[in-house]
Amino acid sequence: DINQPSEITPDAQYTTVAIDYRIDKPLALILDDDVALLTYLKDELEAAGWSVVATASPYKAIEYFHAMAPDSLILDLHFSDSDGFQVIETLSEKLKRQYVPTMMISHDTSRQAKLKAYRMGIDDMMVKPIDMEEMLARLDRQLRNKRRLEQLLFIDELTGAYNRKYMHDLFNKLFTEMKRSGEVFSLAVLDLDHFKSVNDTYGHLIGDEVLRGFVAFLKANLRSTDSIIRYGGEEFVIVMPRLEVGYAKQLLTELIEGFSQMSFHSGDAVFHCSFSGGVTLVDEPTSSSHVWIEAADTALYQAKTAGRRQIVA
Ligand code: GH3
Ligand code: MG
Ligand code: MG
Ligand code: MG
Repeated sequence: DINQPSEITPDAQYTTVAIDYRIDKPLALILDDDVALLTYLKDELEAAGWSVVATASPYKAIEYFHAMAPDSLILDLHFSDSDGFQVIETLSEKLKRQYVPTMMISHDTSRQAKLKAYRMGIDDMMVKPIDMEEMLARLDRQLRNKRRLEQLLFIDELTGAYNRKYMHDLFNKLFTEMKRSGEVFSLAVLDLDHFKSVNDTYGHLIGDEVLRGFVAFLKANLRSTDSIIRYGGEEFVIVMPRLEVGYAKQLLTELIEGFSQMSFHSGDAVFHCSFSGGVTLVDEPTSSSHVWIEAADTALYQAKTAGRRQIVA
């Protein structure tokens, strides 16, 4: 009976088909007790550029959902001892705070099931057998909408860097990945040198131009998997997955050279800027990013007191 919610309990008989979790691809979490279909969906989505976590266990799916912040949740309606609605109900608090498009797949074409799904806030529904091309098109549409929303929520308007709100999610993802695969990352805090005097000399608007130019420069010179976060006014956190701290320091030191050659203009005046940075290796999944930011910040302070225009690890 689909109207009768009960507890979802662990069940060893169910299989998890795949955990292929990559930070640089959109992540789909698929839940279906038909393992043949599960495997088929996994293969098709992976071929279409998704990273996939696929399980036949509602209990596991809930666990993965909390740990992984997927970009899409695809779930079956009917299970032997529970149903997809219960899963959605269990996740409802989390779904209020975090936008994850949901798609229900089912043999059930009844009006009742559809109404219940849409009233619960499930975003989309597809009837089995699945038309794969249609499913991919629908998932793509959902993903575009999610990315659009993220753009509004997580991007700093002035510079186009990520904002602090984004950083929280990013660290959750990275720590999850670290627990699974042991992959470490480097974290840097960068701060523009004598930026107050740029504002004082050329005005705040020109100062803003420098901030924009700095982020554009970083975007052009860092890897696409690195994240640039505007942490404070002219302070930026850089997250560099799969990069040892020695390499991070070397790379950022080279970037100081490059950025120092960038020309900024104010009327007839031409001027240059530099930055300092502290970098640290994040090699342990902690509950928050705080301790690592502090470590990088301490290194930054050392770079500043040692004369600026340098990176300290
Ligand atoms: P240091 O080399 O020690 O970092 O010197 P500093 O002058 O850069 O010192 P500090 O980092 O404390 O200065 C931050 C300055 O950045 C002060 C503030 O007016 C300016 N600032 C912060 N946010 C913005 C912004 O959005 N636009 C502009 N134009 N300036 C900003
Ligand atoms: Mg089923
Ligand atoms: Mg500062
Ligand atoms: Mg500064």
